[in-house]
Amino acid sequence: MGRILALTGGVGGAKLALGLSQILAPDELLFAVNTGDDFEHLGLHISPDLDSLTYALSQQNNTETGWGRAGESWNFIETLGALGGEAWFRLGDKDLALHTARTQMLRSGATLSQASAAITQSMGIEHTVAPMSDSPVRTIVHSDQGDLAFQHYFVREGCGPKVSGFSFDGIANAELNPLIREWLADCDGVIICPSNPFVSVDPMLHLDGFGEALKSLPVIAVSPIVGGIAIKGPAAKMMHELNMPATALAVADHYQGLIDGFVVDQTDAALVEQFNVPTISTPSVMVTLQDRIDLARTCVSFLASLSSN
Ligand code: FO1
Repeated sequence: MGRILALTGGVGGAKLALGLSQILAPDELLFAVNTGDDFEHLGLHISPDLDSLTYALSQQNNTETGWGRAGESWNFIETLGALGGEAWFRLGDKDLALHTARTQMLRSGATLSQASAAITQSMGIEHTVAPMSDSPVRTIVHSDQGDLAFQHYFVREGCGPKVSGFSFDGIANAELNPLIREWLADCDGVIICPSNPFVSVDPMLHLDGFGEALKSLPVIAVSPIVGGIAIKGPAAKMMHELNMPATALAVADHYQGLIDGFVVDQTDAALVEQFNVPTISTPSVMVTLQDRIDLARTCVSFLASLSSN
């Protein structure tokens, strides 16, 4: 159906992204990736969502941990811990090499997009993995334990603190990645992957007119909430804490005014008539590569059907 923009955050979104990459060519599909989770740690620039997508697209994601790189060893982080260093953020030895390469490129003057392009190409990925911005944006979690940098909330505190809201440091001065802006000028539709609406997708929607620009295009979103629980991560817990029902309906409400269609899991098929936008139900819990490809095909044909209306 022409050229598609896929918005994705971490591990959940990356599963559908892999499916899309298997059915659409690099000139038909661009990935816009959240960088609000990025942080400086141990002197390195870590971009967890870029990494999750990079490892997923190269099929080198670690299925044991659910994040990071396959076939990992942990010598560095265990030795660092034994030395009394900060070991709460588990950097595997191979993963560490990627962060070191990226950090070196950034220090030599490359943009985050250029570093991402060099890394993905060297790993055999043909599609463009575009960070949402080359400027720093940092998600801050407002919680009953104060304001926390995202990875401190997510990994160090294990998503334990009760959240009351989010803000995105640096967003007012950050520019949308020019690669994404150029793609938008010739784009036929947008798929929001099943990523966390508050901390993975919202940083992108709040960035430099990006959310507004998407409104002129056909947009569908895939629910990350299935049968009232989040397939991955703290989305459902956050929804409870923000006093909203943890349902696919509430996710669609969150995207109201932006989306033209919504995709829910077959578990939520009974809800389909209750949405304000055309909604389909389909198997969306992706275990195998074929599951990812099947959901990708369903999303692309649903998007095409909305575009032709
Ligand atoms: N997630 C964890 O739950 N624990 C970790 O120690 C951890 C390390 C890590 C290292 C590199 C990387 O790219 C990601 C890592 N993640 C870890 C995952 C990541 O922080 C989150 O899944 C995302 O930020 C949420 O999208």
